[in-house]
Amino acid sequence: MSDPTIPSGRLRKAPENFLDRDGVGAVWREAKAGRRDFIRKAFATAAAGAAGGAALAQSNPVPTEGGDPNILNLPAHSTGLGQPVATDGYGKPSQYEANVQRRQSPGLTQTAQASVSFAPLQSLFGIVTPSGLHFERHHQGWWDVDPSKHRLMVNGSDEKMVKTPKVFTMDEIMRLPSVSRFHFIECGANSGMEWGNVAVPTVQYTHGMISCSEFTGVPLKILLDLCGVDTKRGRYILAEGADGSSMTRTIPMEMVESGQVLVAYGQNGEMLRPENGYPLRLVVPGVQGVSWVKYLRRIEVGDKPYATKDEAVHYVDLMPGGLHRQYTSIQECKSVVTTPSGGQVLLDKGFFNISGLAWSGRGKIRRVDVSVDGGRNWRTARLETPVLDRSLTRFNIDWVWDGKPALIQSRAIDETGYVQPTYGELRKVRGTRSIYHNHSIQTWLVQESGEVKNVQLG
Ligand SMILES: Nc1nc2c(c(=O)[nH]1)N[C@H]1C(S)=C(S)[C@@H](COP(=O)(O)O)O[C@H]1N2
Ligand SMILES: [Mo]
Repeated sequence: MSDPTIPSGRLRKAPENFLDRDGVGAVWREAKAGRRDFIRKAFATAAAGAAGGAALAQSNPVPTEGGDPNILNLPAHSTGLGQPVATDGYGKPSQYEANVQRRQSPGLTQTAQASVSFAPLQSLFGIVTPSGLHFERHHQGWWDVDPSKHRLMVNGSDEKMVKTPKVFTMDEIMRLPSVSRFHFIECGANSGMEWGNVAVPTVQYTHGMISCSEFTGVPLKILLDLCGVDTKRGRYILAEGADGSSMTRTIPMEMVESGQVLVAYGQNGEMLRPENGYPLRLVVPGVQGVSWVKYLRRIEVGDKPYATKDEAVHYVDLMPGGLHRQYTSIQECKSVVTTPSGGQVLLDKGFFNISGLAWSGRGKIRRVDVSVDGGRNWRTARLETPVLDRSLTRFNIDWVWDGKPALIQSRAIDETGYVQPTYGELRKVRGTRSIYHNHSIQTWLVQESGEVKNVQLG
């Protein structure tokens, strides 16, 4: 085996249609090098008493071996001079976090321009996705568009729809009243590989086409008001991107009128990243990612849905009877346990914090239940604040593992009272041949060895 950090037997144990040995290898390396291993060492050291302390001498003050217990052997970082202020002016993560990366699923797509890279949910805390780890989905590659040359045009499908069509520069947009809001963006194809059977090993690949940021921008309503839009006739807008994918999506005018749809330039306190649509993208809270048009260059106001290629042919749901369902754009209530999750390894029996994420395209999360026996018994998890509208919500719950196989699941309930379905429930209505909009309950099997595996329960 080429990678010595993947223990032999690991690949033999993996599901038959195992796509991604790289992903498991990386998560395994993370487990070995990361926090959990550090905790194990710390426990072992504490148990062994002062003598064992030598193992930690590199990072903690301990008595010198056999010497005067009052003289401490301090690590270099406690005695020497540290690094000067960074010269490159933009901070980077610690070298010890190098395994925390976006990853492509090998074999999923043929070109890296029409592809996706998944966010490492297993390594993230809280609800905000660091911008450098935000999932990426491009249909025709990304661009670093010059903001001084970028324009946004607002026009109507006929002359009467918009009184004064306008072309806005970035400067003109950025002087308008702005708002900042936390929202998740989830690709409609998130968890799409898992419709028929278990296909991928880790939460990065089962759920990593979701991210959550604080977005800053101008409510689209303000721009439409400035152009004098006839909102009696103009009940739809078409949003168009400036990249070669001709990404165009219809959005109902009610969403725009409510003030929730933003023309955003900010993401987590700075300008959008090029991969995420710099300098301008549409934010459509609760709606699948494809409608969050990047490199946004045009908004057209019209009186009916546009049925563009990305809504008539793609992003439709194949139903069991062979019919397709269109315009199912809201991302329904969903959740997933991110730790422990597939590819991770539990150290030993005893206490673990089960942690995960919940979200709903219809509002706030009301409750998350967690089961460790495959859905027979449920306990209610703690929701960490803030709990926000159409944002990720972090949940945590205590668990003492008895060392026996366990089936870990989470089930979210949103403020409308909607309960996240099991695979059995969802497949009864939707069949197994869809790509999009899989929001079933995820199951992780904790094996006696401590290794965690992706499995599906009905
Ligand atoms: N202009 C443009 N906008 C786009 C796309 C694209 O390829 N081009 N991809 C869409 C899809 S399918 C998704 S899921 C999201 C992904 O956004 P992200 O790359 O910022 O995560 O952008 C959407 N907006
Ligand atoms: Mo998407």
